[in-house]
Amino acid sequence: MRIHSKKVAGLAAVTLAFALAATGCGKGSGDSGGTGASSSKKVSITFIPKNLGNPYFDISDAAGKKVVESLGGTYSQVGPQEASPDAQAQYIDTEAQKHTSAIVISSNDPEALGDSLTKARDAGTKVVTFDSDTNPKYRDLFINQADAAGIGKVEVDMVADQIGDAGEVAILSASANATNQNAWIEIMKKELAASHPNIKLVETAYGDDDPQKSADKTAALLQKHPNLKGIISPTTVGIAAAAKYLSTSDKKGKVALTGLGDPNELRAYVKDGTVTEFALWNPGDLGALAAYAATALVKGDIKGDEGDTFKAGKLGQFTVGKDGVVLLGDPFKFNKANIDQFKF
Ligand code: RAM
Repeated sequence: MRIHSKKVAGLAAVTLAFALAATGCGKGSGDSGGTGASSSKKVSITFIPKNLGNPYFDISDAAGKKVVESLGGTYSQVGPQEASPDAQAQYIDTEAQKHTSAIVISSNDPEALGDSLTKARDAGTKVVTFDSDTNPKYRDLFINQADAAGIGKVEVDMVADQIGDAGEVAILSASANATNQNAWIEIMKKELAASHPNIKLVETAYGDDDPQKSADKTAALLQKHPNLKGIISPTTVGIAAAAKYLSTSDKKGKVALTGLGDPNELRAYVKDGTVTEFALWNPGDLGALAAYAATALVKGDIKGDEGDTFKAGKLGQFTVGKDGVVLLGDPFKFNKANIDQFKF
């Protein structure tokens, strides 16, 4: 995989050039940046993360708040303690009753929130998914952090590099119905089967984006699979809990741990040798982009149709792609050499 440099948010960042990153729908082509229909309507935007207390959403939603308020809107954040769809539905219903202008949500299930989201849209609330999508028929836009094929492939590439392309691996995921993790896991399975015949996926476990449950699942994986060579955790909560557990276990340095992590949370484990390399995008940029997109929808600058363009401050101009998807860009890879440069 080719790696190239790029300036992101003031940092000289190493980014991944994915073979599959056909990101034609990323930054816009430099045209007007909207339909010009901008209204002076008071904009209220509520962010609904998968769960509260998840550091990833603390970063994304704080950046979203900054953008909403800088554009003159009102921001709030509500959400469940547990990453479950049932718990999210009641928050959507309340926002619909309050006629909130837009909901920005990371969905815990592709289908289960359909009724609530449809009711909200019928009541005039715009629905933007970010991070984890629903079925596209339930929302206006999906703000996608990075191309799913690229995210799946980079995780497999990293584990293969770290275990000499052979041996048993397991996946420690978030919740069992999470749209984003499930899409990435599907791709990982295909990628393993197609390009890594000597790596065997022995189990996929679910820690529900709960630190304690994720640590318990890590312990169980290590115990059940004594020959395990690597764990891929495509969730910031899972990988942080697994790193914490591994760092004091006799498997430290023997079982590779990679996946998607927040550099702030993993810095110490990279330095102490528990983790070699992992990846992520900037959650703050994702939240900010979602806030710009939601505001543009509410103001009527865009409708959410393919080809619509809007401006997202310092992130630049974006174009809505097929199925109402807006793509942020490529993720970064973090390791000992660059981790000190990143603080999302
Ligand atoms: C967790 C959540 C989120 C995911 C990141 C990588 O914080 O599951 O949805 O995008 O990890």
